[in-house]
Amino acid sequence: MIDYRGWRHTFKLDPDKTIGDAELEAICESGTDAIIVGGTYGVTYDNTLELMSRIRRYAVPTILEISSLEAVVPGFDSYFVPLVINAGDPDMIFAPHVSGLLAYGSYIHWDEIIAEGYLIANPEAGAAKRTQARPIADGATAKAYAQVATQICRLPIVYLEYSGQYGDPEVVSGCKAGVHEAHFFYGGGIRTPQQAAEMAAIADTIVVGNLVYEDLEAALATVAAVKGS
Ligand code: 1GP
Repeated sequence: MIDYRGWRHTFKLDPDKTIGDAELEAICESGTDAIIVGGTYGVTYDNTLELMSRIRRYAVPTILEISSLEAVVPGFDSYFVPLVINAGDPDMIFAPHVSGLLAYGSYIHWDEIIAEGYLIANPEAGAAKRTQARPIADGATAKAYAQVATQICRLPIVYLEYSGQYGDPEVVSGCKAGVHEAHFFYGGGIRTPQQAAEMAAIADTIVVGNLVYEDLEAALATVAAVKGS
């Protein structure tokens, strides 16, 4: 089982987006702790396999965050399986997982599977729309959702997803208060080293996504902000 508990910084790369070889090398050799491969729309077997193969030229741990049954590609170090705790559409909570087990159950190496209690806090995010995520309006609500993930469901990871929007520190801190012994990932809207450091002071691991495609130098600067140079 991959040991994510020491991770402070990760990049999330989207198979549906384009990244050049030099840029990918800079990301993989940046000193980040891991690369998470994932996205909400347009993720296919072929574009996931292609991105994994290119990342595999480097030593950095590589995780697939599964969002589409068609795009489950063997060869990653581990697989993060999101359970959207605040999904408003109950069919988004377990139905895809049951379909996946029916299709691929006999191929699964269970020691590579890690469940994430996923809390989607940006209502404009694609994943929020896809799952009809219920709002997380304040820190107390975030704490309660995190406790459902950790104290009731006993999930090892809580992932607070603000994809595309920088998080409300009160909500992020509330979530942290409910995380207990689980590992806390924060992702969303990190665009500066200061924001990376602010969220890394609350969360165990931060995730930097869109910035890779918008401003590579700024994305690389978030690594040192969190891990030191
Ligand atoms: C997305 O949490 C990640 O799943 C990162 O968010 O793309 O906004 O950095 P951004």
